[in-house]
Amino acid sequence: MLSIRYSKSVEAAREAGTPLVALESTIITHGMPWPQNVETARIVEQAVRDEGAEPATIAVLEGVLHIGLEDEELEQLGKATDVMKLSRADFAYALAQGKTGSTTVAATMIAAHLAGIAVFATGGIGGVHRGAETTFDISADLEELAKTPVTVVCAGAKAILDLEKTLEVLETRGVPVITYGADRIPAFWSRESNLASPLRLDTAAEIAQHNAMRRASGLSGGTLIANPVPKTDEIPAQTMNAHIEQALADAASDGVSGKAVTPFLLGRIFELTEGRSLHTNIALVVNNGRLAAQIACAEAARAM
Ligand code: PSU
Ligand code: MN
Repeated sequence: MLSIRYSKSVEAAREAGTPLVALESTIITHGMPWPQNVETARIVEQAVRDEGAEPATIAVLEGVLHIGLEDEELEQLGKATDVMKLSRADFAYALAQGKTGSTTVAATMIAAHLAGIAVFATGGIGGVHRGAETTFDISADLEELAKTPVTVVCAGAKAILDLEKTLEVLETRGVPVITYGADRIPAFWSRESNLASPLRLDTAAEIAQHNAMRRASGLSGGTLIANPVPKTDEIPAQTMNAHIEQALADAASDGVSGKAVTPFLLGRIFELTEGRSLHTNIALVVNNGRLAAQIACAEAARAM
C-alpha cells in the first residue's frame, strides 16, 4: 500500500517537534534548468533551516512518496529528464505504477497533508491561463487550494496567466488570498500587479492567527499567501510584458498544450530574458521559504 519515506533530517525533526515546511519538486524538474534547479533547492532548504524550521522537499521516486529528499536523491531528480509532472489526477497512478514524478503545488499539498505538514513554500502557483475561455486550461492547483488545509506561500501568479481570472476562481472557491505586507497582489517577477489584494496581513503571527480562526470556524481548505519578491531582485512588469507576449505567441505557434504549457512558457521566458528571469525566480523562492518557515514557527508557538 501507500508507503511514505521520510528523509533522515525530516524524521529527526518529527521526533524533536521542529516545525516543518513542505517544498515542491516540479519547480526542480520542470521549472528551472540544471544545475541551477538543484542549487536553488539547496539554498531554499537552508533558508528554511535558518528560520528554525525543517524543509521537506516532496517527490515520488520509483513509486515511493518521499517527504524530504537526501542530497543524492535531490541531485538525481534534478538531472533526470523522464520525470512525470504530478498533480491530483495522476498522483496515485505514479505510486501504483512505481513511477518517478515531481509534485506540483496540487500534489505537494496532498502529500504534505498526508504527512501532517501544514505550511508549504513554492515560487508561483498555477492558475487560469490566458484564453482559458476557449482552452479550459485552469490549473488543478486552484481546486486543491479550495480543498486541502495547507497554507501555500507563493510570489503571486505569473503574468503568463490571467491573474484577474485566477483571483476570481479563488474567490468563488472560498480561498483566502492574503498579500504579505502590501496592498496589491504581486506578479511573480514583479512586486506589484495592477490588482488590489483581497486581503493583507503584515506578520507571520497574524497569518497563524488567521489560520487558527479558519479552523475554529470549521472552514476547510487552504490559505494562499502572496509574498512580493524583494525589490532588488524584481523585474518590473513593463519589462516582462513583451517577453511574456513573445513566449505566449511561440507556445501557440508550436501547438503546446496541457501539462506542457507552463514548463514551455517558463523555459522561453528564461531564454528571452537571457537568464534574468531565473535570477528573480531563485530570489523569490528563497524569500517564500523564509516566510513559510516563520509561519510554521508561529503556528507551532500558538500550539504550545
Ligand atoms: N510556477 C513556477 N514554476 C513552476 C510552476 C509554477 O514559477 O515550476 C509549477 C508548479 O509546480 C505548479 C505547476 O504547481 O507549475 C502548475 O502547472 P499547471 O499549470 O500545468 O497546473
Ligand atoms: Mn494546465
